[in-house]
Amino acid sequence: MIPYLQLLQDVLDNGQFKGDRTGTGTYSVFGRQVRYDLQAGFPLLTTKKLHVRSILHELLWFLSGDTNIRYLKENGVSIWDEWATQEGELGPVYGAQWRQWKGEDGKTYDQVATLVEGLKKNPSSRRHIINGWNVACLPDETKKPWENAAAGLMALPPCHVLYQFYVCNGKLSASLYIRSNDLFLGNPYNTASLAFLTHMLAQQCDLEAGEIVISIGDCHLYANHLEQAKLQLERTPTALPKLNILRKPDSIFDYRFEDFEVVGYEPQGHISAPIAI
Ligand code: THF
Repeated sequence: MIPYLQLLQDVLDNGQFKGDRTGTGTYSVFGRQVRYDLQAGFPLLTTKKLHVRSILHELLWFLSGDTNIRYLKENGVSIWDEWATQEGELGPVYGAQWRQWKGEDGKTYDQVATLVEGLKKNPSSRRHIINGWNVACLPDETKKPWENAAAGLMALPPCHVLYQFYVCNGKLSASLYIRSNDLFLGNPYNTASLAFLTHMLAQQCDLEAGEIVISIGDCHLYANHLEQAKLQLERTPTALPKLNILRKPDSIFDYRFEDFEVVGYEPQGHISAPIAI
């Protein structure tokens, strides 16, 4: 069974019912890890159709440092709409922390630029990290996401908190810590997004793509996603697609949507599920 379906089965078998911030209720286990070898194919879920457009535009939006949903909406992506203010602001979420982390020294830190420089100059380093958990910007959990954003705080604290990259034998691998993972809707997006990012960084640094490793804290299925999860477990995964990047942009910040071609993605039908806000 592929790692994703194993996670679904694990939560169906072992998940404990737990209330949550959204009031929906989840079945949850704590502390899980899955890995995918990027040489074996691009890890897009084949047991339901994923909206690859949303995943790629979201990643390009993070990398641009933007935290307003305008760009996403212009490109037909609605996955961040529910948490934003009327003006489309999400507060200092991923893009802000990745590209413009504000230090106590008054300086602004670009973690992505530093990452690429470090991977090129000192590949064996054990400090290739992007951290989204800026405690100064965390929201007040008793308020609504858009109220926090309006107050200049993150609408939501990062779910994909910490990225670490690793170079060995000419290959770039990535490890991601996800503190809270919506297995049915979020996990397939997070997996594909990490795979896209790893391929892009590998290309920039003249490396091959290695493995991606995802470690999950609160690993859950929302109570209104159980039937959808069971339906997926009845399906048999098919061959993984392949990713082609059609040109080599000058930097990690110059990728465009059209640069990516996913070949051979032949998933089974989409399964819709309500998102918990
Ligand atoms: N909140 C919750 N409850 N789950 C999450 O996965 C999640 N995210 C981001 C922020 N808060 C979250 C938002 N990411 C979908 C997918 C990812 C999201 C939000 C929504 C979603 O509804 N996907 C639909 C298709 C929608 C589309 O692509 O247009 C699907 O069927 O996959 C985790 O990072």
